[in-house]
Amino acid sequence: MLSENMQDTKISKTTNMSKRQLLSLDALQLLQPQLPDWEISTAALKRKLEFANFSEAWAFMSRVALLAEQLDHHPNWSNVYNKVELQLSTHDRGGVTPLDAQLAAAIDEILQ
Ligand code: H2B
Repeated sequence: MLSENMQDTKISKTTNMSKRQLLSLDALQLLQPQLPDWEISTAALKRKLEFANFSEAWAFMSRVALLAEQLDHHPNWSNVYNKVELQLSTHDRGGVTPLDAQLAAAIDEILQ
């Protein structure tokens, strides 16, 4: 059981490594149609959201927080009452990686 778990960890670390490589400009351009609601740059994926009220904004943030923990990848964000601003980047790479694209797509799913 223990060795199975260790294997899992190894696999997910390997997968995460390739997901933590900076995306090229070409790759970022290809990403835009998949994430039409996001402003894409080499620095970050950005999206601004407005909810009906604070409760709705916070409910959304709670769902994103659980998702971020699952992925071990966390957004930079701010919240003012019903507004949430998201900036996704991979801190230890200093830019946008496939992990940010994955998080952005999962956030879009939450919003549907
Ligand atoms: N989130 C983001 N956005 N970038 C990171 O580099 C990052 C993270 N690193 N969440 C993770 C946590 C790292 O600090 C832990 C130790 O895996």
